[in-house]
Amino acid sequence: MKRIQTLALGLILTASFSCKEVKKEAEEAKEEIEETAKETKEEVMAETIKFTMQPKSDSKVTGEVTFKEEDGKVMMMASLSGLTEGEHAIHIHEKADCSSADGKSTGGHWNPTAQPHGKWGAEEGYHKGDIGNFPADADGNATIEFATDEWCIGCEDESKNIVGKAVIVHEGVDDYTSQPSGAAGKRVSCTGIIQ
Ligand SMILES: [Cu+2]
Ligand SMILES: [Zn+2]
Repeated sequence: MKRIQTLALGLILTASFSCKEVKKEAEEAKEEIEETAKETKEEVMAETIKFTMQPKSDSKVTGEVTFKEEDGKVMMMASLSGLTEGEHAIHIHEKADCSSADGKSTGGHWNPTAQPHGKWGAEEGYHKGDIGNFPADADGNATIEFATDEWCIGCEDESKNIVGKAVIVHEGVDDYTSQPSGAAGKRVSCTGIIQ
């Protein structure tokens, strides 16, 4: 009799223990699903657009540029090849039109706030397209990262909206002082920013 009781108690303990286990697992699974759903939602809210840069002015400069908007900030990531070693300027120009061989169809620097040309963040003023200079290595490759809350992708505020503009890479260096565009020389690569 005593043995049966012990056995019964043992069974009850096992049963309640495994029941708890199942419940715990179910809760963990539920949490996982909720987390995945949250991540998916965040991904949808983060907008990413990607473009291929076309060579201009008889250059071989190509590459990819990605813009991602997240938490009120736009991040630009570019990887380029075919450059000469050293510093080059990169800007946002006012029109998403890379049709001309010299890239001049993109117009001047994107300047929705009517400021002088300058170094990004300068007190004397700067264009919203004045990203600046970046170095290319001995193999002619470069990666550029830039982030700002002064841009948006397709928002209502035209002083921030980069859609409909163009990315231009120059043969030379932006001196940050020459008006209206920093005397950066030929336009060697171009892409429109189209949503
Ligand atoms: Cu430019
Ligand atoms: Zn400028």
